[in-house]
Amino acid sequence: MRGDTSRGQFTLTRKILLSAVLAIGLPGAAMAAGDASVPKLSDQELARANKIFFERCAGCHGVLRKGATGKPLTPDITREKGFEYLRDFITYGSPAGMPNWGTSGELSKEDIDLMAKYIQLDPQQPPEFGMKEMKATWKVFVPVEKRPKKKMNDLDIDNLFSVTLRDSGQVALIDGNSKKIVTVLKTGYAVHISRLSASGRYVYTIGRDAKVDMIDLWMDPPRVVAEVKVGSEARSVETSKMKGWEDKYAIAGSYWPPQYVIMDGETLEPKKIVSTRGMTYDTQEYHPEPRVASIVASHYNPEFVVTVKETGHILMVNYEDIKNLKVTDIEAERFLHDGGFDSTGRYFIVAANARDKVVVVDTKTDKLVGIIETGGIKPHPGRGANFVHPKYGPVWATSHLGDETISLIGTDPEGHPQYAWKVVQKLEGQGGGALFVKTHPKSKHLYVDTPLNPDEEASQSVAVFDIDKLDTEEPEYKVLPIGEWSGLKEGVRRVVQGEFNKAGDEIWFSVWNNKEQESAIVVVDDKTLKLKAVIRDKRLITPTGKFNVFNTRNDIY
Ligand code: DHE
Repeated sequence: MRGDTSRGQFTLTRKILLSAVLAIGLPGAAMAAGDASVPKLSDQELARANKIFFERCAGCHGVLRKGATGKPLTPDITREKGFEYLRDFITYGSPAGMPNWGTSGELSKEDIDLMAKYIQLDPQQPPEFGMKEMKATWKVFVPVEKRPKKKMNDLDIDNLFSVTLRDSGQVALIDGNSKKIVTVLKTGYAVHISRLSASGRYVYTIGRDAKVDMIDLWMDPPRVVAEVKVGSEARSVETSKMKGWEDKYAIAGSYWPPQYVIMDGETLEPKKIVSTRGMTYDTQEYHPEPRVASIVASHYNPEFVVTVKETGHILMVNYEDIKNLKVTDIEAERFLHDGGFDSTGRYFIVAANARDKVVVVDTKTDKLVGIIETGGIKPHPGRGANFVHPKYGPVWATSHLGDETISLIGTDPEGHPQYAWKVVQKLEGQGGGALFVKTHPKSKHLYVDTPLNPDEEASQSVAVFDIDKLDTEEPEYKVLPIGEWSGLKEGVRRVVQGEFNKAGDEIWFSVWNNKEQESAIVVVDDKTLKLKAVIRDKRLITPTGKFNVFNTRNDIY
């Protein structure tokens, strides 16, 4: 299982259920026939091992076990290690980040024995998912001509928050003004993120089961108007943002099969599927599972920026003529993951997390600008945070999964060329296990969460830096005890992902508990850093990501 991930990655994957893959069923293990040293599993054991692997291991090691955030687990490696080594490694984990599945009680002794055998078998390849399969899942619940011609509700749509309810496979739409839930809608399994159409009318969500749902915010109440499944595992969805192309196309990127699909922006009809299988950018070797990580929509060209994790390519996919698709393929760095734009919306900055680097591309010229060592372990910016530093001018910040570093990178090649695309300052936060940094153009604060830090005090709070005081040797931060402010008395109360409201005067944090326990959202007054409100509602099951309509559609972060 995972060998070199941070400890925090443990929770990231353990709940992933590829329901679709499991529902479809996987082909039997293609074992090395006649090799007596290779373990044999019954059909029942194989089915159980498949389920465990996809729930807990595939996110980091990959379906074909070629390795990404976690180490490769191909049979040439695992058979040489042998049953006992693998069993002990799974049981006790490693300080390098492999979770202690046995001693933590997450997996029983029997399951660990099973997995130590299973990973010596040849990897299972889930089915492909082409146009026929996609079309079979595509549903338009409300055809375009039956949708309202104007907004039918009195919601302040721009200040709505689409909130991921991870383990219930739903999103809650929460009114940013009253802080009341407007509606809860069913989406894909273990839904991951929401993105907005350029007009702000439609919310698109992607589930880990690769189901895309499209919500019409003009309806009263807003509801899902179309859905399609684009594979068996996915993480990203985006919509066309270029002037003249607003709401025209949507795109979703899959982990399995490794591909992206361009869809009609109003109906989700799949139009064009493109495989990302191919050569690694550096050694130019074939990789069978290069998964699609983050996708953003260019504001400078009619293009989607598609990052391909394992092979390290960034694809500028021009959607002007999808029958004669033009793709500019930029050699970047392997293990691309999450990222966002600089404050001008021109430069896209994305983490190559297992390489401790970020890559910058210019979406105006479609060229690589640079690859920057961040000086921390495994950058994880979310979309990053843009602000004007008192000394270095415009910067973009990223936190790190593997340590306490928050790196600030200069982003203004014209006004501050001496600092552009360099790490100009490293801040020390509460510790590793950080996932998201956040600020807002109107804010003077930089917020850093640490939900995956093993220390409860860190995982249940956020660090806040005063931007005006960053011009000192060792800038200090305040700690906001968000978990405690939630009033929740039980659970791990992981505090995750700050998101500003439209006005930029308050920031919302999720207090993320297990499915069986109560969770909450805590709202902080950005000026005073005092508690402003707590949203508690029994429908708020495992809230994680929150996407303010205005900020998400305008790439404000
Ligand atoms: Fe995410 C963004 C992948 C686990 C919450 N996550 C992203 C993106 C990718 C990604 C590729 C960028 C999407 C984009 O911009 O197009 N996430 C993965 C994984 O592979 C990983 C590590 C493990 C897995 O198997 O899923 C993973 N992610 C998680 C979680 O467990 C989180 C914390 C809670 C949850 O609900 O799933 C989580 N990821 C998020 C959020 C964003 C995100 C909230 C978007 C941040 C934003 O500000 O836009």
